[in-house]
Amino acid sequence: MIRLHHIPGSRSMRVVWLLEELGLDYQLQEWSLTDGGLRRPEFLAMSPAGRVPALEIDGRSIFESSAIVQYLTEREGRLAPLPGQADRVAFLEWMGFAETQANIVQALNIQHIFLRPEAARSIPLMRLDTKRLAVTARALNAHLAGQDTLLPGGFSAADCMLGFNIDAVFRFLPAADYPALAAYRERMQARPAYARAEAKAGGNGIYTQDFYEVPDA
Ligand SMILES: N[C@@H](CCC(=O)N[C@@H](CS)C(=O)NCC(=O)O)C(=O)O
Repeated sequence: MIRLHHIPGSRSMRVVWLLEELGLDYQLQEWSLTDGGLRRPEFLAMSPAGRVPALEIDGRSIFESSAIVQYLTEREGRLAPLPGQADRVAFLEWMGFAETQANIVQALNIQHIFLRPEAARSIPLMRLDTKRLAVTARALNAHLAGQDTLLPGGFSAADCMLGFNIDAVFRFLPAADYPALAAYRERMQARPAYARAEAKAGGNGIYTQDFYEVPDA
């Protein structure tokens, strides 16, 4: 049995989506971001930084979403170019890019949503990270202007890694400024496996607003 340790709306949604794309059976074990459970020894034994996702599979557990995604694609022989194949380097690059972008989103989530009291927030940091996020969005918008998926050869697991980010990206950047990226989000969200993942494991993770402006100083 495959068991995914998961928090709705978090990076573990990448893995739920991929499991659905691959048509694998799995169980979900849900955790909370705020009740301290991720710091319990039994969770840290699976994921030493105390983060989701962690995946129990084939008699072991795996942490880090990119490692999980690569393991699953190699196990199933689908949705990722193999070493030596065309697009392999691009696949690895976009897998890494997805995590670079997710880290900026995470910093903005902390500033806009989690830090309390509000006086603890840093408007200069919010501005800086919004600009850094815009660099990633501009790059993706240019890349996706000429193709439907990250890799020219079609949908891959790199889209699961990155496509999940885009909803969060548009909480901080106006979708209208990035039309090719907005159209990519629509295409990804229209995939049946994405809809199944949302229905089984989604839910509004953390956002209570459609859009978060950087407040005036
Ligand atoms: N690079 C890791 C990052 C995982 C990560 O930061 N997960 C967040 C949720 S999106 C988490 O578990 N945060 C809990 C915490 O920071 O305490 C991955 O891709 O798996």
